[in-house]
Amino acid sequence: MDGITSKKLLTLCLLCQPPKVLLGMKKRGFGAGRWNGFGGKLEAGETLEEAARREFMEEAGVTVKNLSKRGVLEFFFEGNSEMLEVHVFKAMEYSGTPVETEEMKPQWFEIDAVPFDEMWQDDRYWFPVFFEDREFTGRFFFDADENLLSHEIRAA
Ligand code: 8OG
Repeated sequence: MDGITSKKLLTLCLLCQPPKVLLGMKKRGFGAGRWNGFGGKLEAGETLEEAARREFMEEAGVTVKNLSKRGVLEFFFEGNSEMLEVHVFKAMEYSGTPVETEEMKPQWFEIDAVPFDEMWQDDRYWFPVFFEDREFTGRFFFDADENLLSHEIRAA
């Protein structure tokens, strides 16, 4: 954590329709080639929840409603002075039909069959806590090649 001089705020929202969850294959940019929830950077003047809803619409063409805040994840990368603070939301209600966009290709997965081998390495640690409906905070330390070195999770 030494040498951190800036923090980027991001959102991540998982749309849950038990027994399924909607994930998207990220097609470009940071995290490309991995399945993930939907989200991104906060724009000026937006609340976290507004940003989460906007990103969901931009990336999957879906309006999500009644978001609940579930957790905060902090990410540190070796050699990078900027940390990421990702606010994780859960949505159960939505309108519209998920569509492929320039950024994401959405697909429903069984919650029991989430493809952790094709996701960020931290997800296998906090997704189970998320699906137990417990609130959580997590800290994850990656090397410069995006390999997970260590982590800490606290769950309520
Ligand atoms: O705007 P951009 O597409 O770069 O936003 C990155 C998205 O990826 C944002 O929703 C936050 C999310 N994200 C990270 N790191 C990780 C991670 O390690 N695991 C998961 N599941 N999502 C992450 O930035």
